[in-house]
Amino acid sequence: GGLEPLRWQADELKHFMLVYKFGLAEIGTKITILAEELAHRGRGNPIEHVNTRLKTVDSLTAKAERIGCPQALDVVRARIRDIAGVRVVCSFVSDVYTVADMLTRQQDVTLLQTKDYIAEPKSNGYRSLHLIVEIPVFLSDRVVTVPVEVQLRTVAMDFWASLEHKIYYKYEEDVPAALKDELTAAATDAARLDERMERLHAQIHGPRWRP
Ligand code: 0O2
Repeated sequence: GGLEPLRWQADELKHFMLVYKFGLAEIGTKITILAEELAHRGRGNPIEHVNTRLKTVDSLTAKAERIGCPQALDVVRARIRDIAGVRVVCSFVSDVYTVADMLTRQQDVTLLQTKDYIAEPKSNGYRSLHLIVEIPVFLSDRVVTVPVEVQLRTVAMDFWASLEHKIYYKYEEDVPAALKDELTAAATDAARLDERMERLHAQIHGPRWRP
């Protein structure tokens, strides 16, 4: 087990994780502000709900092992950028891009990476927009920049992803082929529903937000 040192440096590890908690709070607040302000503007709230999660030390250790990342915290910091995660669930696909835009255009937010699994769904049908953003966190004696993974998706994509996740765990990653095919077909159905809802919404209200 090459990763034991991660567990040994308990104090260092605590401080390491704390910084991600702060980064998560910063981005979480930004999303909450956007959600409340957009709701206040009165054309419907594009953000249905927001979840934040911090990777547990166990899942961080497991991931480091899986990707063959050396155990030094400095290397983990540089290589694993989804320790802090925010999931933003939106009503419509267009809202996903609008909210992503509103967040990444903020002065103190730096966009490090975009993975658009909506434009290019994964082969299993998974759809979501993944961003890695960086945010400064002001500590007592210095400023650190913290990466945060932001996943944006529609309600339909979220419904699909949570079921897929449960099935994946239930079968311990060994999902029967027929079930896999069903899931992929369901993802296509969900995407069609998103398209129809978007069209309906645009017919009634016109395009929603103009950045
Ligand atoms: P958790 O518990 O949600 O954090 P990596 O994260 O480095 O292993 P990569 O390519 O850098 O891989 O990350 P990617 O593809 O941007 O996204 C990883 C995260 O997206 C996952 O986190 C899931 O939350 C979500 N995700 C990606 N693909 C799927 C999928 O096929 N089904 C579902 N349900 N979710 C997916 P974790 O770390 O797996 O878990």
